[in-house]
Amino acid sequence: MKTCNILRLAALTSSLIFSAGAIAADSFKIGLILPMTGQQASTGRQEEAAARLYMAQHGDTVAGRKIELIVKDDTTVPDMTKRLAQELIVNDKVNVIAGFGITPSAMATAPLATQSKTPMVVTAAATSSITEASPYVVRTSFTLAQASVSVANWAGKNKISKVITLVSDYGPGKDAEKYFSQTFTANGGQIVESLRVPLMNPDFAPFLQKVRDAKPDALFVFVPSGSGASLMKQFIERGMDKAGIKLIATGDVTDDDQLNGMGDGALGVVTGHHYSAAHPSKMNKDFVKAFEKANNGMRPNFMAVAAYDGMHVIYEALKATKGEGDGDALVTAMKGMKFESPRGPISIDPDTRDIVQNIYMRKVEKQHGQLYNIEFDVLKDVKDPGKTK
Ligand code: VNL
Repeated sequence: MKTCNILRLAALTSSLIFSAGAIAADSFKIGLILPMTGQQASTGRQEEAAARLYMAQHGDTVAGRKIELIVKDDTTVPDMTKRLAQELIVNDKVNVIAGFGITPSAMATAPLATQSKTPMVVTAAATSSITEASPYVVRTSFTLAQASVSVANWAGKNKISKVITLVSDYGPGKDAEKYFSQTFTANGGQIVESLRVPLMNPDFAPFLQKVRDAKPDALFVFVPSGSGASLMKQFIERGMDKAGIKLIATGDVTDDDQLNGMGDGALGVVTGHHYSAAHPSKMNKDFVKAFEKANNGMRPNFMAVAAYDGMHVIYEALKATKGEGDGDALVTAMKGMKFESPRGPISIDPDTRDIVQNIYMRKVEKQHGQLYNIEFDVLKDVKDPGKTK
């Protein structure tokens, strides 16, 4: 009798353990680490909204697994990103980590992805070298080299011969400066001066004064998403445009999140980038409409589209591996993936795990009373020019 009870208990316990295991195996966890507060908070706001929209549109069950999105705020502090990633991997046992608002956050976390064999989908940070920091990194955002080379080529063909560059003094800024300058000078242009401003709380005034005094044909700028409006304000206040200095930039500066608030002084600014909310495809029109509807009229920017596509890459990899969720298998499934995004056709380069996409030349114009980046030229299927191999 006693033995029988013990056996019964053992059977019951093992079935409990088994079902707890089954529940855990059922859910597929995505740890999305973003700057929800701090200087780059708009990136977190845009990306979380886009990830949630993707799930609302595509359901939260994929290949039999329930998708669980865990959003964490790294407050734009790289040490915090790393700590949160560690907790998500060790305690929450997430299957994928994603997000990474700024390059130092992605760089601090990449070794953890390698050690734990966890796919790390980079949906924001854009320094070329990030994909080389871990074989588990897959990127759906862009690189500054992609954007800057296109602006340099355009400038060379549009009567701009003397340029000063002004970039945020960290990874993506250095890439923007390097790839713009390299291409522009190869086309016969001249870089008069290369200025770098601090990433955190930059005061552009003294730098812009310098530019005004030097009077180049154009000022080429990169500042990260969220910082463009203050740069533009000071550029206009100083009457730089009236002094005949043209502003050219990567699309981070005329970010759709802030563009409409920049005022008519932004009209005519030419940028190169991979996404505009005004991209005229049917898929993008539907995306913008659904995003605005779900978020009190907030216009999606290039960060939103990268998070939306990042979710797509994760969903499709999970489907391709039939819900298995093993880190190596997921990364293998992501390599070479090809699909239509609201930004246009994109793919994941199977060799570098970086995004291949169209880069558009755009000009700020008014449409229906609002400022937009209107595309006027396209370079198709651009691979990252910044890869060392
Ligand atoms: C980075 C690059 C961040 C481009 C950005 O916005 C951006 C980065 C937050 O790699 O840190 O627009």
